Amino acid sequence: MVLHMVTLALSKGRVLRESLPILREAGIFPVEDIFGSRKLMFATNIQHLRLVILRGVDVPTYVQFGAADLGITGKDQLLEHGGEGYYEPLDLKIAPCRLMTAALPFVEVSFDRTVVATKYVNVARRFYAEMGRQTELIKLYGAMELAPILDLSDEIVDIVDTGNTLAAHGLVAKKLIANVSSRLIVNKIAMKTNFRVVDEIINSIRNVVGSDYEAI
Ligand code: PRT
Ligand code: MG
Repeated sequence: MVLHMVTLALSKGRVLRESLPILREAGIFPVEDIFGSRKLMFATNIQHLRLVILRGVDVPTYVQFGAADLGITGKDQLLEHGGEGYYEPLDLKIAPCRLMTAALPFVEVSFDRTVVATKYVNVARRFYAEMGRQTELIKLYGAMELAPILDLSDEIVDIVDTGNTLAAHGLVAKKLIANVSSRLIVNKIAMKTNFRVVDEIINSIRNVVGSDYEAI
């Protein structure tokens, strides 16, 4: 029987480095060295499974529209994307960190509008709204730590791991928005139309990372 080709989208960077050993233990590996190549698409040892390497922020979009059947990316990216079009069956527990608000110390919480700079504008909008705080959001694509120092914003929403990056810029973490780790996501339609293959991939990864979630 010829099986339909399944595409698994991986996020480049630390999530990729931490995903590959899990996939290998699950019996899935690229047939060439990803890091020694400029290619973004790789065949695997499984004939009907290929890998594509994307920016983490793009993984939910590819999976939402079915361009990739499965994906691995940070929960931060899923929260920002909104979660439409896919299931999230597994927590891989890799690349752990926290989404937090941060600011310069000794700055009073403003009772009128707080200016917040972040690449996570949707996450920030929801979080401050839930706290009943008025915000003006400024979208950035990196170097959020500079924004309060250069008076672009009062606060930032960013990823914190050790806290060293904040400390190096004289900033302090304030509120925890979410604990983050990388998740396996699956296109909802692929889960139905290609159940046998997709379910087998989910199960082989679940056997490596353990299950937090009910089977879907
Ligand atoms: O362009 P983009 O950043 O999306 O991709 P990238 O290729 O640079 O990926 P990479 O390696 O940054 O990985 C991004 C994903 O890893 C995020 O979506 C998170 O799910 C996860 N992750 C885990 C982190 C961190 N830890 C982390 N420490 N992503 C980013 N950081 C950065 C953070 O932005 C901040 O600048 O590290 C700094 C904070 O770290 P500490 O240890 O100084 O607090
Ligand atoms: Mg990065």
